[in-house]
Amino acid sequence: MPATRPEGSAPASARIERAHPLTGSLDASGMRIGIVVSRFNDTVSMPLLEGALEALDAHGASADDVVVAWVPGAFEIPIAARELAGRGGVDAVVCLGAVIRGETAHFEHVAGEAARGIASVHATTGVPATFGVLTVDTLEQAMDRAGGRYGNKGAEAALAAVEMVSLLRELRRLLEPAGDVEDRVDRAQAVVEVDVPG
Ligand code: INI
Repeated sequence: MPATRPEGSAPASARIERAHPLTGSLDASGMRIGIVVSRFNDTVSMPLLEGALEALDAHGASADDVVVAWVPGAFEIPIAARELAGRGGVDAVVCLGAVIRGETAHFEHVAGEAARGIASVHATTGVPATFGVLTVDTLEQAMDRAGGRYGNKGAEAALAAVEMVSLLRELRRLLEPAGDVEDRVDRAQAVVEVDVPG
């Protein structure tokens, strides 16, 4: 059975439903989540962290299964995220920070390296690493996205991590070789059309 559609999804057409789309759920119970958060601009990263922790708690994660690592700035997020993801101790890493253009001539470098580095974490480890690093022009724009009028991007990044862990589990379950041929075909046919020789 495909996992249920996450809350907040737009209604799907009958055609989309017939395609048996696979989606992750937002049930975080039993998940081990690493959070890497940047101290630079901590008036922003603190509410992002608060939002992420609150969202994980609300979706069933245990506080004992959440580890928070502080780094000096967004530039340092990827190496800590890589360490957490690469050791196999967490199911996903949530990356939080704020890069504000007005404050630095090297905005592009810091923001660009943070984004590239975080993307390379999941590419190289297979562990989802989500991007809750704000890249904005002003502190006001940052606060608007750290619990202000545009929501809390820390919470969004945390829930994106939960959804990706759940989806990857679904995909791995579907693709794992265990079980007899009929089992595997049943599982595969729940999602895609397959040609079965013989
Ligand atoms: N780090 C941030 O997280 N946000 C910023 O806006 C920022 N600015 O403005 O420079 C910033 N710089 C620090 C950088 O991330 C590194 O910590 C530093 O360069 C040391 O490597």
